[in-house]
Amino acid sequence: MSVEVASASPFGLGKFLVLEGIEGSGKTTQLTYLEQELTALGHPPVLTREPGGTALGERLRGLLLDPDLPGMHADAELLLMFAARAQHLAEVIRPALEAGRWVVSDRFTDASYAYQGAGRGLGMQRIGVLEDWVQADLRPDLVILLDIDPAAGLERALQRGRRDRIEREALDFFARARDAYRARAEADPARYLVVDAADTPEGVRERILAGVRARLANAAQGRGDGGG
Ligand code: Z5A
Repeated sequence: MSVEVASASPFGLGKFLVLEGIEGSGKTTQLTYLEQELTALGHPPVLTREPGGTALGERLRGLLLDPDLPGMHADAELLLMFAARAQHLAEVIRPALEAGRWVVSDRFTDASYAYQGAGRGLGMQRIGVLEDWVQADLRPDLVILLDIDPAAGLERALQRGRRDRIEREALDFFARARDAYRARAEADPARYLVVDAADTPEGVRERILAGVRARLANAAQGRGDGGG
């Protein structure tokens, strides 16, 4: 976990963790395990998700995933993601961090880089502009990237039945998104924990928890105390 952000955070002492990965990588499954572990460590987290997390965000999520809106322009999609994010930050994420709470979000801005930047081909620069505008200097302390082959992930996701608007994309869309996630993790290894999500749910859980514990121990050592 980024010690710098954690110890000198302008947002209070809370930490901001994000789970990312392509469809069917198991984020939602692992969110519950992570909540249990952080609670046991004395940091019961605020759990949230994107797009969503607020009344407005959940309405926007409904529009974004609606298969009956197949003609949504990529720019409109990106701007709606950031509109939902602006509300999410104002209403949920910043207040929680400022109050010293930990926050775990099922997706955040890395998903915009992966899906809109790479998947839709909008490029990374525009996402960066919106990120700076909407978030100012707020970035996640740790992004847990559940990495899986797109075909295997989609197969899992499709077992749930009806596909939403974005799940209807072709395999190469998800392959581009996966590549973008991996490239971001490679470029900033201190901020990312990459976990092979092809393992069993329990195996993935153990890897995530071991990685999070190790980051916390490093952060505590960096501060010269034993706490997280
Ligand atoms: N999106 C975007 O484009 N831009 C943005 O900025 C943001 C989002 C923020 C909704 O996200 C969509 O929004 C998403 C990206 C886009 N695109 N789509 N489509 P979402 O996170 O709500 O939806 P999702 O990615 O489709 O989530 P998901 O399919 O629910 O995947 P998941 O949460 O990673 O997986 P899961 O629900 O935990 O597991 C899926 C199934 O696999 C389920 O039956 C599990 O029991 C099973 N599973 C889970 N783990 C395992 C393991 N380890 N082994 C075997 N089976 C497993």
